Amino acid sequence: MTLLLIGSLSSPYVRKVRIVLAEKKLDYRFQEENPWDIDSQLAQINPLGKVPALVLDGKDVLYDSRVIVEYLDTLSPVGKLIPARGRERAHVKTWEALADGVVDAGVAMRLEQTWAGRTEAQRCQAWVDRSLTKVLRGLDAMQAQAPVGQAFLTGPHLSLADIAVVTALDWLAFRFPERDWLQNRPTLAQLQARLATRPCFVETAPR
Ligand SMILES: N[C@@H](CCC(=O)N[C@@H](CS)C(=O)NCC(=O)O)C(=O)O
Repeated sequence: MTLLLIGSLSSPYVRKVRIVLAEKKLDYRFQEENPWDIDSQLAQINPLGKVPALVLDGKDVLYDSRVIVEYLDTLSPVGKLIPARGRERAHVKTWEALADGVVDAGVAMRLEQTWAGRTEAQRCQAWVDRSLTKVLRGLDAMQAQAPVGQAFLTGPHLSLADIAVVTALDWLAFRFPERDWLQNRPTLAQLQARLATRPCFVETAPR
């Protein structure tokens, strides 16, 4: 089977998928696509016009990132990233939902502040503030739930929870470098530092 991943090099959702592909040692081709490009043909592949999208054997298309990583984890027994069933599985996927939700709120905040389709008068500070509150609450919840003294969030091995959380943290630092998101969040800072040197995290750093 051939895998073609369509995405941008700055998207945290795409990065999550790229890290999963690398951890699972799956071969794939990468097609760079900027969903904000006026000439983008992305909507012909994903009607939502979003990345990532994964094309299987040149025909079937999967989106969004949660669907894609769940599928990829079934393709190989190497480096299982999501527990097979039950509460453990729901726990890892809840971490992912929290991390993705933090990114969703961060993206909403950034678009409200910078999207070229809006005039300055159309920008809404209350929406920025509401989105920022979600990001901060999400980070507080992560810090509160992250186990102290354990190598990874859900046990002794890397899971999708760690990948989703660290891609979210790295993206916040990339897009909002003026803010110290990890001040007073030491367990998250340790997790981020632990994964910072892992090759697939280094190779996919947002740019
Ligand atoms: N829930 C989706 C979110 C994907 C998403 O919002 N991707 C952004 C790039 S970071 C995008 O393509 N935005 C273009 C748009 O919203 O039109 C996922 O996990 O794949």
